[in-house]
Amino acid sequence: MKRLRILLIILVVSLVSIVILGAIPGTLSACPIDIKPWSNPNSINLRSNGVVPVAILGEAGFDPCTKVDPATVLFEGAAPVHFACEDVNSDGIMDMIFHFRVRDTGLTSSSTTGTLTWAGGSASDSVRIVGGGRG
Ligand SMILES: [Ca+2]
Ligand SMILES: [Ca+2]
Repeated sequence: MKRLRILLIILVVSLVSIVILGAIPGTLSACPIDIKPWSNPNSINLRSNGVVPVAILGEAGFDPCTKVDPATVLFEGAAPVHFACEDVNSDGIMDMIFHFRVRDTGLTSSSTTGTLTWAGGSASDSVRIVGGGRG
């Protein structure tokens, strides 16, 4: 009978910890993104027909490849044309990289940040608009 009670306590404590851990705000939204992972500043030419890469950087305990549903990802209103799992910053932790058509985004010549959103989170990085733009 005593053993059963101990088991019950352990069960309750584990359940409570799971609930508390799951409720910590920002476990998803706190993760950083990197617009144009291989360059800084993040120059974007609004007149180009090109694509802009945006990476969600993985962290210990956060694997974007399993936590982020690519079907829910938007960058300034644009849906990705391509995505891949790749360690873009060579820190040994898998990251997720998306490509967006610059023309699909709502970025304007006065934009200073770009925001990536997905089901469960969002994050921003700076952008530098070059080559004029759409106002
Ligand atoms: Ca960058
Ligand atoms: Ca990485």
